[in-house]
Amino acid sequence: MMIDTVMLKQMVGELDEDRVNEMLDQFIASNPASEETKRVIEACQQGMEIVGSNFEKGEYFVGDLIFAGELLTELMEKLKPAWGSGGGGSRGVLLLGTVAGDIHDIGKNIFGGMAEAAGFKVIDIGIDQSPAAFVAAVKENKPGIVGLSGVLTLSIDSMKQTVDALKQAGYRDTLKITIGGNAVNAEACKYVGADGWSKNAAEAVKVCGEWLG
Ligand code: B12
Repeated sequence: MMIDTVMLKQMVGELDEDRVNEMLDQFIASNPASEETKRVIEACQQGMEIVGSNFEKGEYFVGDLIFAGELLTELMEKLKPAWGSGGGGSRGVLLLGTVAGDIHDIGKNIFGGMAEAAGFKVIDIGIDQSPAAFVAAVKENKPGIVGLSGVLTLSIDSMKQTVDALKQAGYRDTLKITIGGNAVNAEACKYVGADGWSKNAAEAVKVCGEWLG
């Protein structure tokens, strides 16, 4: 089914829970292809950008951010069955977490869910994770890829500290590191010392697949 993504983005931005749910229920009922589902997720992500800018302008408050977070989590649960099913973790281990000082996890969960659907074994260590916690988890799980998530500007420094800690522990050459979230870009990737960056979960999963062959 075609879905009006421009309208969806706007309704998410306006936090119109009823309309958004109505649109997504119809979409899911049409048994959509995973490509279409990705476009719908992108529209929801763009809607969250509207929420963020309304918050910056002082038109939305922290309560609205909280509500937006709950709304998007609910929507992603709804969409999850349409992402496709996993390949049993046969494509390798991907360790994922949100870096220290940052508690945002919606984008991380989307990336993790899509990676799982693409056949990775995903180990998610959660939010606000210290460099030491990432090092310990790498030691335990021996991932081929580590994904660092963060949406705050400050998270870029936490990402760098995490990569530095992995280097110091001697793991840097044994794995690929990718960073994602609202705050990342090419410059941040270079500063952090990661191998890749993305603000688009679906694209990032593709790259991870290429890395592990
Ligand atoms: C929802 C939300 C919250 C919720 C989060 C709920 C949750 N469970 O995550 C709550 C209410 C908790 C929250 C709190 C705060 N927030 Co907030 N929040 C948002 C908001 C509106 C949406 C974030 C989101 O979920 N986006 C949608 C997801 C899907 O997008 P995404 O994260 O980018 O993820 C995609 C990709 O980046 C990628 N991806 C994500 N992770 C990874 C990882 C890897 C490895 C890869 C490859 C890819 C990848 O895949 C995803 C899908 O494509 C943003 C606005 C925005 N523009 O992002 C502000 C925003 C991030 N928040 C902001 C702020 C300021 C705060 C608070 C400080 C507010 C306060 N005064 O308390 C606190 C900070 C708490 C903390 N220490 O972390 C600012 C950050 C400003 C800055 N430059 O640092 C923003 C940008 C709003 C704004 N414009 O001012 N927030």
